[in-house]
Amino acid sequence: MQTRKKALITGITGQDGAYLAQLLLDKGYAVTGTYRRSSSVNFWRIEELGIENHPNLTLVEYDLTDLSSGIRLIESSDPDEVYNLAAQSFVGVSFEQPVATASITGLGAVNMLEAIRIVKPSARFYQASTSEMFGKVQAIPQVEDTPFYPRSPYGVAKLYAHWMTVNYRESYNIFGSSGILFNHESPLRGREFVTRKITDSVAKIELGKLDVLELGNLDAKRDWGYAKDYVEGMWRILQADEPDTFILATNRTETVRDFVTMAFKAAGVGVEWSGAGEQETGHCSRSGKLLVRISPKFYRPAEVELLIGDASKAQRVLGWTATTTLEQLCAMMVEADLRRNKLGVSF
Ligand code: NDP
Ligand code: GDR
Repeated sequence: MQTRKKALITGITGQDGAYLAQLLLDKGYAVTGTYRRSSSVNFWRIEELGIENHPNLTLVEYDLTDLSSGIRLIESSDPDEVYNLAAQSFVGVSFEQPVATASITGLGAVNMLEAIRIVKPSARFYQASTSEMFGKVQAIPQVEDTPFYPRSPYGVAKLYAHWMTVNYRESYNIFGSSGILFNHESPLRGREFVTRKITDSVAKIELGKLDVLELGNLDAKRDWGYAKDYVEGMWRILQADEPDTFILATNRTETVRDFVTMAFKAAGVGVEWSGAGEQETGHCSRSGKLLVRISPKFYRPAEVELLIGDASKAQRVLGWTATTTLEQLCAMMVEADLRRNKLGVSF
C-alpha cells in the first residue's frame, strides 16, 4: 500500500494556505496546517472551501517567531514537504511595524529552516518569496536573475528569507526552493489588499451600502493572477528534480485604475475618469456621481510603481502557466462580493 505524503503548511488561515490545503488534500496528502492563537477563530477561508473537517487535515497552533514550537511542529507532523506561507504580508503595515515584520516575515522563515535542519533535513521546503523583492525594478519584465531592490520593510524581510533559503540549500543540502510570486488574488483575498477592497466596495456601492471608494495611488501597475493557479505552481516547485528559484506571474501588467474600471464593468457600471495625477477622481458614466476619491492615507512612504513578471522558466521546467485572465478573476471576485454583501456576510 502506498503511504500518504505528508505536507505542512504554515499560514493555513490565509488566502494561499487555504487554497493550497485544498489542492494537497485533493491530491491525497495528509496536511498539517498552522494557525495563530487569537481571541476569535479565523477559519472562514477553509470553511468557504469546505475542508475544515476533512479527515486528512490536522490544524495546529503555531507562531512563526517561536523556534522551539517550530521544532516540535516538525517532529509531530513529520512532513515530506513544508510550505512556509505564514507572514506579516501587508506591505502598508510593514512601514508601521518594521520590527514585527522583520521578526515574522524574515526571521520566521529561518526558524522553520532551522527546525527542518535539526529535525528532518530530508523535508522539502518552499519559501513564499515575492515580486516585492524587485521593488524599484531594474529590468522589465522581471526574471529570476533581475537584481533585487526592495522598497518596503516587508520586501526587505522577504529578501532576507529568500537568501536564507538559498543559503540553506547551498550550505546544508536542504531541498529549499523559493517561489517569487507576483500578486495573486481571489474571492478569498483579505479586504485590506487593493483588488479585494475594490471588488467589495463596488459590490457595496451597487447595493447602496457605500457612497465612495477611497484609494491611494491609482497609477501603480501590478501583474495580477489567480491564487488557485499559483498554489498549483507552488506544489510543482517542490516536485521538481532540483531545488531552485522560480517566478510565477502572468506577464501582463495593469494599473490600479484599470482594475477599478474592470470591477465596475463586471458589476454592469460604466466609469469615466477625469482630472489628473493625485487629484484624479472617477465618475459613473450613467449618473455623473462621484465613485472614487483619492486619499493620502493610502499612499506609502515608498512605492513599487511597476511589476511585470516573466514566468518562462516555470513554464519550461515545471510546465506551469497562469491560465485565468484578469477579467475572469475580477468578475469572479465581484460576483462573490455581491453575493456576500446581499447575504449580509462579509469577511
Ligand atoms: P495572508 O496574509 O492571506 O496569510 C498570511 C498567513 O500568515 C495567515 O494565515 C496569518 O495568520 C499567518 N501569520 C501571520 N503572522 C504569523 C505568525 N507570527 N505566526 C504564524 N502565522 C502567522 O497571505 P497570502 O495567503 O496572500 O500569502 C501567503 C504568503 O505568500 C505570504 O508569505 C505572502 O507574504 C506571500 N506572497 C503573497 C503574494 C500574494 O499576492 N498573495 C505574492 C507573493 C508572496 P492570521 O490569519 O492569524 O493572520
Ligand atoms: P501589494 O498589494 O502591496 O502589491 O502586496 P496591495 O494590494 O496592498 O497594493 C497594490 C498596489 O495598490 C496600491 N493602492 C492601494 N493598496 C491598498 N492596499 N489599499 C489602497 O487603498 C490602495 N490604493 C492604491 C498600492 O499602493 C500598491 O501599489 C501584495 C501582498 O500580497 C504581498 O504580500 C505580496 O508579496 C505582493 O502583493 C506581491
